[in-house]
Amino acid sequence: MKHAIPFLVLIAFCILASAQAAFGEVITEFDFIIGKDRSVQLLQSRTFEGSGILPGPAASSFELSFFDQQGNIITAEKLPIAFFRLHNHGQRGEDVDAVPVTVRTPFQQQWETGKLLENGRSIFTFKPMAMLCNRNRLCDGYENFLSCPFDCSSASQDGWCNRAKDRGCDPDCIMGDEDCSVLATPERVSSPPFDYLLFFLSVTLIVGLSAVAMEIRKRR
Ligand SMILES: [Ca+2]
Ligand SMILES: [Ca+2]
Repeated sequence: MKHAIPFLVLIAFCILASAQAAFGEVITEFDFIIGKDRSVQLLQSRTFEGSGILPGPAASSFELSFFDQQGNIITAEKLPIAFFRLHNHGQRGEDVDAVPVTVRTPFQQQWETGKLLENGRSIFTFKPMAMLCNRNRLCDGYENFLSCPFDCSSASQDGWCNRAKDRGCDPDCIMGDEDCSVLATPERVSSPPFDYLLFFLSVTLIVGLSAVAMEIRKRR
């Protein structure tokens, strides 16, 4: 019986890993304009399901870092920033006053602060979740169901098409959503399916492990 615990843990791990793979990776993009005078504008952001992060440059004096509530660094991406144009043959051309930069990074609910750093010195600070999930019960700003299931339903008009069969007709699906043919009301279902699946699997795992532990204790 004592071999059952590692076996159960292994099964639960495999189920959780499969569930994550089935839903894909959630990615967020941020669009910046960075001036030669180090002025920074954060233009917009979007969150979507995808895979494959665009590789940044191996070395750069600029990076975008994200920190959690305790100030621990979560991720850091080097940014390809140069204030000049490159000609077709790779030669340096004329200088420019500002450059657009798009950063793509795995979305994290625990993002508290984002910082654009040059040689380790902060030149711009922002609050990512104020844009991506402000929890005001309105699906607004740059929020969608992926970044903010608290404010956006699975069928919200939030710029992201959710084709999951969830009895919610998503108006963002211009190629159609199967649910639209069965339901007339798009805002009917609001439960985030992945969170519920993880919750169910976690509870099953805890109950299973407790039962096995009690059985072992009884037999001793
Ligand atoms: Ca909101
Ligand atoms: Ca939508």
